[in-house]
Amino acid sequence: MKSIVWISRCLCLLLLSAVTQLHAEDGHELWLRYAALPKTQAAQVATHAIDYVFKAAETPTTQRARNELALGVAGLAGKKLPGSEQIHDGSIVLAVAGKYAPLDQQALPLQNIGNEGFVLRAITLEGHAVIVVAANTDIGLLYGVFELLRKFQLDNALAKLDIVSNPKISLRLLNHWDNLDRKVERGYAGQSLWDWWRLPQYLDARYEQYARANASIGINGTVLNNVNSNARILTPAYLEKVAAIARIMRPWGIKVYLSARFSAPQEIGGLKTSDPLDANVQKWWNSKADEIYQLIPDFGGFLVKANSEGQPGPNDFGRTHADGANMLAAALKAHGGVVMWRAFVYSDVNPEDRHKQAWSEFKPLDGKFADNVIVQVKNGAIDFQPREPFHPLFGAMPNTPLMMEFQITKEYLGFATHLVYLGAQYEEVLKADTYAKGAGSLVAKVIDGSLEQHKLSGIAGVANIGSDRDWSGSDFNQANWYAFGRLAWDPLASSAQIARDWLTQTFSSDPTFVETATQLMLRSREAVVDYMTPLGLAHIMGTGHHYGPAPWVSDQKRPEWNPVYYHRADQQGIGFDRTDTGSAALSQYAAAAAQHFADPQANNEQYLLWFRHVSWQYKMHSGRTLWEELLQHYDHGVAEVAAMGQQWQTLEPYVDAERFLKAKEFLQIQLNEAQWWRDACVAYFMSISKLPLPKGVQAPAYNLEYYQALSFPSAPG
Ligand code: GCV
Repeated sequence: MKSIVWISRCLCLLLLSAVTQLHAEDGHELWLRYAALPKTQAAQVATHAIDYVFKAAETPTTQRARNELALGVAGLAGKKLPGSEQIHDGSIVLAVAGKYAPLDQQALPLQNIGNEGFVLRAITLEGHAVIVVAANTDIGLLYGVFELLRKFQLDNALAKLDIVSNPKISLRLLNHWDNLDRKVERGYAGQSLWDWWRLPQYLDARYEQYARANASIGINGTVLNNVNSNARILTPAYLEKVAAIARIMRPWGIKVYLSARFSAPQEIGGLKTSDPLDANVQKWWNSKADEIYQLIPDFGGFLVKANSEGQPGPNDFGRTHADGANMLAAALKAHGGVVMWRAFVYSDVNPEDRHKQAWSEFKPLDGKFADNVIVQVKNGAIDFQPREPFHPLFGAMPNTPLMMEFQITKEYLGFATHLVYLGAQYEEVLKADTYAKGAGSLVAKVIDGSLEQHKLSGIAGVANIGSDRDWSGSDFNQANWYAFGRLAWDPLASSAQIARDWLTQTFSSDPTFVETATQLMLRSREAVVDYMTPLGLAHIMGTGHHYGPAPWVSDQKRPEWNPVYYHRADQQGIGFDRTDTGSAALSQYAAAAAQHFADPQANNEQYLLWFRHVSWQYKMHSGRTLWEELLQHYDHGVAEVAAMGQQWQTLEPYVDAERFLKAKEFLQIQLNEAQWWRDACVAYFMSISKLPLPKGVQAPAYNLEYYQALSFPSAPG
C-alpha cells in the first residue's frame, strides 16, 4: 500500500512538472531565488542596470553588496552587470557618503538615516540618468542593494524610484532555542544549524547562506543558543566556535549574542555562589566578558532567562531581576554590549493569576535597570497563543526600554505543517494601542523607543530555522521569518503588503497568483484562532509537546500548566474572569485599553473568554448564544482551512511541482488536524455544558474518550 502511494506521488510530481514546465524547487533558495522576470519587467530592469559604478571603500561588506547586485541582475534580467569607472545612462551608482563629491552635492537626506539606512533614488548625475544606492556605511549600502533587488521584482516605476529608509528599531534579532546537542527546543525544521561538534574547523556553507538571508530582511543580530541555556557555551572551547560563526556573520551586519546561564560562575567558574551582589561573582563575569571580547570584538551581549521555569537567577540569592541584569550589564558596559533580560516569569507557588505575575514583578523595577539593559517581553502575558491581548508591561514601564519577543516557530500553532501567516498576528500586536500616554501610544512606539525617547530599542523572534533543506519546515513558514524581519525594520508596515512581496520573491509575480495567495495567507491566522482557541480561549493544547487539543487536562502539578486553569468551563459558563470580580488582571492596562478588551459595549468579542467568565447562554452581538457562537467559530475555522486548500489548488499552474505538492499535502494535514481540534473541543465542552448541539451542527467524529486517549510520545520539538 505504502509503495503504491509513493509511486503515485512520484508520478504526480512528474506529471505536474511536465504540465507546469517549471523546474522543481525545494525551497532552499528562500526569497532570494532571483528567478527570471517576465519579459517586459526584465527589459525594464535591463535598462536601469547597464553597469554599476562603485564609489565606496572596498570592505568584505561592500564586496557582498556588489556580488549580490550582480547575482540579482543576472537572475532577474538574464544580464551580466559589468563594473565601470564611468557613469552612463542606466548606471547603478553604489556610494558611501564622502566617497564621491558629485553625489555628495546632490543633498541626499543621508543625515537622517543613521548607520544602517539608505537612499535609493533615480536621479540625474553628471548628466546621466542613474539609480543611486547611497548610505553612510557599507552595511547601509548592502541593505540598499537588497531593497533595490526587491524593487526590481515588485516595482514597475523604476524611473521614479525614491526611497529613504532606515530601521526604526536598533536591535533586530533572532533567538535560537538551539541546544548544544543540536536539538532545537520547539523546533520543527530538523536539527540546529549550528554544528557545534565540528566547529570551529568545519564551517558549514549554510552559515553564510543564513547570514545573507537575514541581512536581506534587515536582521542584525542572532542569539545562537537556547534561553534554557547550558553554561558550557561560555567555556573557552565553545567561545572559539562562537567566534568562528561571528566571523561569518560580521560582513553581513549581524552580531552574535549568547544566552547566559545565571549560575555559570558556580557551574563552570568554580565559585561557591552566583549572587549578583558578590564581588567575586562580578569579577568572574567581568573577566568572562573580557575573554569574549578578545575573541569577538563586536559581540552583542547576553540574553537571560532567569527564575523562570526552573532556570537559575538572582531570586535564588534574594536579589531582584534588576540586581541580576545590572551585574551582567556592568561586565559588558565597557565593551558596548547589552543585556536582554526576559520578563517571562511566573511561578507555581505564586497563587496570583499567571497573566499578572510578570507585571507584578517587573513594574516595581521600572527605572532600576542600567542603561545597557533592555527588558524582553513576550507579545502577550501567557505564551505565544494564537491570539493574546498585548502584554500589559508594554506602556507600563516608561523608564525602561522594552523589547518585543515574538515567536516565529509555531509551538502553539500546529507546528511546521499548518499554514499560518504570522505577519497578521505581529501587526495586530504592534498596532495595538496601550493608551499609556493617550490614544496613539502603540506597542510599536513603545518598542521602537519613540514613546519615551529611549535610545535602546529591540525586537526578537524565536527562530523557526533548522537544518531542513527549506530551512523552516515548510515553504510558507519562510514567510514568517521574512515578515518578522520586515516588521523589525518597520514595525508599522503592512503585513498584507509584506505577504505580497514575499510571494512575489518566493514563487511568482503573476498578479492572479499573488492576489489569491495573499488572501490565502491573510485568512490563515484567523482560521487557526477559530479552530483552536476562538473567542479568547487559550492554552488548551496537549501537555508538554503542545501538539493537538487537550482542554480536559487537569492533572498537572503546576496549576497553570493545566488547560482547565485557562478556560474555567463548568456547567454554567466558560472563561477566565480577569475583571475586578475576578483576578483584576485588566487593571494592569490603561483604562482605555482595558475598556477595548473587556467592555461588552466595546464590541470586541475576540477577547471575551480571555477576560470574562460568561454563561453559555450569554447573548453575543450576532444574536446567538455563546454556546452557539463557539460552535460556529470552530466550524468556521475548519471551513476556512478547506477553503485555503481549494484556493491553493487553483494556483497549481503558477508553482513548481515540488513546492506545490508539499503545500497541498500540508494543507490536507492541517485540514485533518483542524477537524480534530474542532471535534475534540466540541466533544469536551459539550460534556461540561451538558448542552445539545443545535440543529445542523455536526457531531464530533468520535466520543470524548477517544480524543482523550490519543498520545504522542514522539511529537517533535
Ligand atoms: C525555552 C514556553 C515554551 C518553552 C520555552 C519557554 C520560554 O514555556 O514551552 O519551551 O523555553 O516558553 O519562553 O522560556
